Amino acid sequence: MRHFYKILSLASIIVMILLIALVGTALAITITVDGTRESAWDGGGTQSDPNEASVTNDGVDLLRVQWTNNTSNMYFLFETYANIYWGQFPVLPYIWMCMNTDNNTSTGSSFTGVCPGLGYDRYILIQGPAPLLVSVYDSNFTIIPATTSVATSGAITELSLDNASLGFNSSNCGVASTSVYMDGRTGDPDDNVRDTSDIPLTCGTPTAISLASFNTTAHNSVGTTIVILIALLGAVTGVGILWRRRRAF
Ligand SMILES: [Ca+2]
Ligand SMILES: [Ca+2]
Ligand SMILES: [Ca+2]
Repeated sequence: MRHFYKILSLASIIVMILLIALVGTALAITITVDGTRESAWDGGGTQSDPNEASVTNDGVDLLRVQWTNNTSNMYFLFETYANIYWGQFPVLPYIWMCMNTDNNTSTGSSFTGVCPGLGYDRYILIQGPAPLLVSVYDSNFTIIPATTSVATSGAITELSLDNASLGFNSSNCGVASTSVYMDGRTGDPDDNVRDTSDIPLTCGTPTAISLASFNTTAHNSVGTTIVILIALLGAVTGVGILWRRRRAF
């Protein structure tokens, strides 16, 4: 019986350590900018967009925009309904992203005809053809020497931008209302995400290693909470049993 309690307490402590390690690993996931959508994106924010019948080339019809971040970068993923079409000279599609990085509509500028909101502090332009060109501008459309990386393959384009160039730091990193606009450079209507308002995107917490998103799914949050609670329960049980055995003998 004494051995049973000892084994039970040790098992509880080992389970606790393993579960904490598991949570740590899950939160440390990072994105590789290679044009392939990895499962780490599942923990990020998502804004889906309809397959507009009027946009006849599905290669310039956005299906969704995703985002997440770590301590260094913001990451974005653009997915189209067919393999994304970045064009050939001289007809080159492009994406504009307008970001109200301080979520204050009285600072920054507007981009009439491209993004529906007000107070944008950063504009990001991705231009075809591949290899893609990325440019980051401030609210006056003056270029910022940002650190960027971009890759496209099939229907997926991945982009990273350094947090500092976006004006994000540990004290300024909340909601950043953002709109995305893809111009296929055809006679079709252009594709806005969202159509009439910004995405209430958040950059999360750049000082943490966790993936952050506006639409973090309840599943992830609840799952993580349950794992932590089980780990804590295991720890309390293990320590409790050890303490009781010590007192008993
Ligand atoms: Ca990737
Ligand atoms: Ca669309
Ligand atoms: Ca602003």
